[in-house]
Amino acid sequence: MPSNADIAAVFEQMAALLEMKGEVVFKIRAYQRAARTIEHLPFSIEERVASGQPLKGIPGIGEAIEKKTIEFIQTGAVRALEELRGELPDGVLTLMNVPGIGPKTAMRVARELGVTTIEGLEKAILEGRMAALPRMGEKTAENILRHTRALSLRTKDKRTPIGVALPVAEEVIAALRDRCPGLRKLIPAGSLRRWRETVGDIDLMGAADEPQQAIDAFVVLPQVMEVIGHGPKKASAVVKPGIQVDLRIVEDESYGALIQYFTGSQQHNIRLRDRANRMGLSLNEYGITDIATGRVEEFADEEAFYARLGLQLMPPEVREGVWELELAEKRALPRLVELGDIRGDLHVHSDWSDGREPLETMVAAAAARGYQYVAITDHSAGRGIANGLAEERLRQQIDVLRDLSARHSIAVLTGSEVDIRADGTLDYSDEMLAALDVVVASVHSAMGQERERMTQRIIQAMRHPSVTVIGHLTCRLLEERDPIEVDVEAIFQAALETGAILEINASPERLDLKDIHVQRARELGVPLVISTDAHHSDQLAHMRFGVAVARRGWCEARHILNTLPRERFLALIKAPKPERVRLIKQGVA
Ligand code: DGT
Ligand code: CA
Ligand code: CA
Ligand code: ZN
Repeated sequence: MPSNADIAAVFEQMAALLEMKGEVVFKIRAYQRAARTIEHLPFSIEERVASGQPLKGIPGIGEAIEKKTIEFIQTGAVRALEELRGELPDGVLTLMNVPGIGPKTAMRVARELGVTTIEGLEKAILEGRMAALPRMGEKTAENILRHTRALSLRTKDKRTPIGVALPVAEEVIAALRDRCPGLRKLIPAGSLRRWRETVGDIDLMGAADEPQQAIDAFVVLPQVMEVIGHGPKKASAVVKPGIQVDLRIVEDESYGALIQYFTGSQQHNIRLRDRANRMGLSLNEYGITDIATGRVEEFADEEAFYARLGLQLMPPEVREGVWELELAEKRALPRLVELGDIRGDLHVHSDWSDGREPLETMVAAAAARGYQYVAITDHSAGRGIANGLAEERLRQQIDVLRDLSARHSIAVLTGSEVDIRADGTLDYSDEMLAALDVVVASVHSAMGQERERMTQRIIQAMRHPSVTVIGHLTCRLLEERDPIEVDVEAIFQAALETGAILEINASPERLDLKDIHVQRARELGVPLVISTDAHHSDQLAHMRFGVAVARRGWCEARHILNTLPRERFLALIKAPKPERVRLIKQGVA
């Protein structure tokens, strides 16, 4: 099943190949636009096509694109793309991965130097063959060499999970603030500020009276492994453990325009530019220009920038160029759920199973976060490897937790993360499960089952009267393990019928459900919670990643059940499931 990203890649390649052939610009742009739109759609194209709905009407998708999309979904290839590929010399697409090498240069290097790999390219540059090409020159060749070297330092071709990138960004920000007292503002922009699950690089934007000072301090930070570019107001470098950081610093007056532009997304900016053009204005990173008079207006903050275009300030998480501009124009943006709305964590492990800290530590840490409730959900017995609890041990744990609960103001809920076995049965007896406050049921084994069987397996667990939540539905590990094959739409329907709640697992290795799932769940009214799956008290702080996923899915607090105050939350999870279904339909949160 092709994902939206797979389909987007087809059109991205179409555009690149057409550009190499010297096709007319509007055709190239149309494919680029389609690629970006598809990549960021909040629903699955494949599922939409399967359900027989037309794609036309989605901005940027016309008849030609629709036909090719369907061809790709049905046959796994697009004939027009294959033909284009056949016309090109080997290696052209590889060469284009190097920043600074566009389609035209890639063509020339492949044709005239016979180079087809990055290594071959480096060799050609070192031997001076590259610089000898007409209209190339020493300096351009050297720049390209710098980029290929940075490429090999960077984790190749891999996007970096946000859970890795955000702490790196925070460390660089702290180090730079430390060394530059004159630095007034410094924040992440780009995909990191939009909280995409993975990022291509880290963009940092700041404001200072003397930008050059901050830039100079950046390039000599101990975190920096290699400097790629260094100017008066911007620099790029590869920092440990191999992530590129682009830094820009401006004076205060234009900080708002700067962060707006570099937060993107590109698709959001393109839509915004179209709007500005219709108002007789043009946009860039320095401000808003009146096209008639050429006068440039600067903006110190983003809110004023958007207000000038008649728009409400949009949270970065929804700036993907899909619907946010329409809502912002009508001043109808919802108030998205915030970290401060979360009142409890419902998926927490201790050293009784595979967690690393005692029950007391986990409970105290949850209380210290200001939560009103926390559920301890160690693994069930079947998981020999994760030191799962036999029923007898779980009964002991329940007693210990009762005791703990009495000594803390936070409500300590008893629970388990119980395995959903391959046949859909659960790993504890019905009596055991009935004794618990919160049962998170998850798949940890037989992950290769085919889709229909896997879907039925999970739905069977959802129907169990004691199952509260389905944990990490797709079992993916970001950039590491693919999701299991499961009919997410059928699971959502089952959630509505059974009253089983779906988890947004906030562990940055998982982020599961992911943003586009959450968007669909919200649309359907499927009950959701955000849980960390913490195995250490520090990991309770992962809640922010889950909240970001919910925000990217346009969730408000009322869509997330663990924003409910304690009494109402407890009443909900303790209600028999048919009653819970009724409460959820009423819009309980
Ligand atoms: P990434 O790094 O691949 O995860 O994604 P972004 O969104 O961080 O992209 P990046 O780092 O290439 O650029 C940061 C932002 O700068 C991007 O979201 C929008 C803006 N931007 C960059 N290049 C262009 C451009 O050519 N046109 C427009 N309109 N905006 C751009
Ligand atoms: Ca970026
Ligand atoms: Ca960048
Ligand atoms: Zn699990």
